[in-house]
Amino acid sequence: MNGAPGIVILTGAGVSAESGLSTFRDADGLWAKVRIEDVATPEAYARDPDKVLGFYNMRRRNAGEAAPNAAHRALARLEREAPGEVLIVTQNVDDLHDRAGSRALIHMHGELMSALCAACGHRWAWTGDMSRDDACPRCARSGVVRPDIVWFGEMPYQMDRIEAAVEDCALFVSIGTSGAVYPAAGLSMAARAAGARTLELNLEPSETVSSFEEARHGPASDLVPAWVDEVLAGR
Ligand code: BJW
Repeated sequence: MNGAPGIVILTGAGVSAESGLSTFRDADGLWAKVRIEDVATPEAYARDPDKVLGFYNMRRRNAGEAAPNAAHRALARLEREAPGEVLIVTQNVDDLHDRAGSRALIHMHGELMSALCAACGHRWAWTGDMSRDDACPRCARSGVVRPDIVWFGEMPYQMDRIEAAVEDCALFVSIGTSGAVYPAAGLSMAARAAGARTLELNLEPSETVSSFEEARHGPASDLVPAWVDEVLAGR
């Protein structure tokens, strides 16, 4: 981060759960309904693009109908009102942090509302359903337009910037993530090793709870606004 060492916040699907969007690994989560190997790998897209496009078309429609909740709003308020820098690194592909007003935001696993050309690497805003007939506006090829999503085996976005911010921050907070997916799950350990305080806010203890100095468990819409009030009150 460029200014005073600040707060880095990693968010996951749990922060959007109370907006009505499914998590992945809870009992009623997405991975209980579809297999990762069928929808969230480059190989799945090569094998059955219509199935993968259908999965993300459904997710994009659901995200478009959802609204930011109290946790998203509190994090946007923190960025506006905190004296130091606040950076949100989200694993979520929905746009609820953006719509709540967060601006210092990295979508490390991509975005539903963005398209990626598998041929030339161009990325551009996308809102409706996606089909195999769509063409890239830069290279004009069709059959190469895919959801701008980081699938298993692919490199998450902006890792250099994320790792630099984690090294430099005074406080690292993880919200609504199971700690099952790397490299995101390794960031709390890296922050702690670099001397940051670390805090987990999650419905239940995550897989990486032992890497946090402090953990609070409950719904994000309760925990996050209460924590933001504490930070802004200087407690
Ligand atoms: C609530 C709540 C409420 C519920 N309030 N809380 C070791 C090191 C490095 C890599 C690997 C490794 N071992 C294996 C790997 C490879 C792999 C990986 O991690 N596999 C694991 C299964 C082990 N990782 C990759 O392939 C990644 N790329 C990569 O590693 O590149 C090489 C590289 C190496 C080193 C450095 C840099 C790069 C890419 C991972 C891509 C993940 N993609 C997905 C799907 C696409 C997006 C989409 O379709 O939406 O991203 S998987 C899925 O999991 C999605 C999520 O972003 C991600 C994390 O899930 P999340 O957000 O934590 O959700 P859940 O459901 O797991 O948890 C929700 C939590 O919320 C729960 O705890 C609930 O209790 C809680 N909750 N309601 C508060 N109301």
